[in-house]
Amino acid sequence: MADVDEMPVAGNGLLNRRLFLQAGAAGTAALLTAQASAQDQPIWMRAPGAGMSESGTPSKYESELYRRAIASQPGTTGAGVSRTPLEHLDGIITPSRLHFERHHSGIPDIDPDRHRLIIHGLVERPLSFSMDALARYPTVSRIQFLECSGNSGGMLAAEPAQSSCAELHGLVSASEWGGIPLSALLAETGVKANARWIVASGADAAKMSRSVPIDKIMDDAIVALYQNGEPLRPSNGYPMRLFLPGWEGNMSVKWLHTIKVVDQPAMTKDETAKYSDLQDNGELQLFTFPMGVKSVITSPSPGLNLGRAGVYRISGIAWSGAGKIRRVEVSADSGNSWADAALDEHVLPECLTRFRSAWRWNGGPAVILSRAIDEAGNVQPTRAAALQGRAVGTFYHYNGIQAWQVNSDGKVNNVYA
Ligand SMILES: Nc1nc2c(c(=O)[nH]1)N[C@H]1C(S)=C(S)[C@@H](COP(=O)(O)O)O[C@H]1N2
Ligand SMILES: [Mo]
Repeated sequence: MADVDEMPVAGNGLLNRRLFLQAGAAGTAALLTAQASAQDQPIWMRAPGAGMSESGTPSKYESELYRRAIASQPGTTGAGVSRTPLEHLDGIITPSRLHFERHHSGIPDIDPDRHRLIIHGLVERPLSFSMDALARYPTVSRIQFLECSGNSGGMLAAEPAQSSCAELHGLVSASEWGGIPLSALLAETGVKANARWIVASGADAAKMSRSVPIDKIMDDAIVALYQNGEPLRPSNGYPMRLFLPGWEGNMSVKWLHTIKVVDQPAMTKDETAKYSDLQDNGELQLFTFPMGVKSVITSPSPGLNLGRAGVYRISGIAWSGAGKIRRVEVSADSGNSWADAALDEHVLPECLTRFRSAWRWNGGPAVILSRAIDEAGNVQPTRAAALQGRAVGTFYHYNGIQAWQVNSDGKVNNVYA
């Protein structure tokens, strides 16, 4: 008789999410038949292993752990993106070496001894901070996602692109960011009464500049110096970056160089010509700051094909710029019925949250989806709803539900459902 947890909770074989907490759920492990003899021991058990090294690398058997779809604008090498291989990772932290990259003019080679953070404008005392000066301030640690507002833009194509999860959604990563609350530095400079915004600029050739409301700055902005316990990597802003939890990645200015306190937004090219959303009524929507509630099933997904019919683990990530993830629902029948996924224990605000479901695949074609709901009550929209009101060709801030088609041969591909 089937255990209660093996009973379907939604259509087409979706099982109780507690299934994987129990022993023997999948029943696919091989039975131990004969006693292992010394001769059966593999080579790595019979001779000493390799020595130490100054820096670790993944196992040579893990050949998928590299950034995907690296692309730069024609004629450039550094004005482009690389994407996190989401479907080959688990948990909620992105290893620094696999954090996605987005540079508008390459990675500057910054000597930290010569780099300064300058705070000026509507302040009482304009100040220039060296790395040494910054070492004297209290720091905070935040485990949070960073997502490019262009992430998942490929989902706007008229026909579903036959791409991997990384290629479609790999412009999101999460790290432990360590740094100084920007409010502490502004307390040092003093802020004039008419201060409403700041304009942050980077020390790269693109001089990326964004205006940020002062309320956000005082609330939770940090000058990040550390990523996953080590100094930021050059690709992610060494020696310092602005980090704005939950807000579009573009505003987390890397290689942070100047902060000008102002009374109105600067209307820089990076917030007007780019990173703005043209509506189908001709209006240009500026300053879409928090990233929308979103989720994607990372496994199964294109390239991670299923074998024979049976119980599988569905796993994915969910996140929202509006706070914590409250629920993730999964469907195995094209969205006709849904059941709550289990959330891993770390459910943090503005962070990736890992979800899991158990699914008995009957070997037939199926469409699997996930739908996230955040603590503010925002529900991840369908693709149709996410497209509504957009002008043709605009691709920022897409957070529609992702559907994966599982075919009877076990192959998985992107579909619009
Ligand atoms: N100075 C500077 N800051 C920048 C950028 C840049 O090109 N120059 N790219 C922005 C964009 S568009 C994004 S999505 C994030 C990407 O951060 P990452 O490369 O650490 O993932 O940095 C932002 N900050
Ligand atoms: Mo971005």
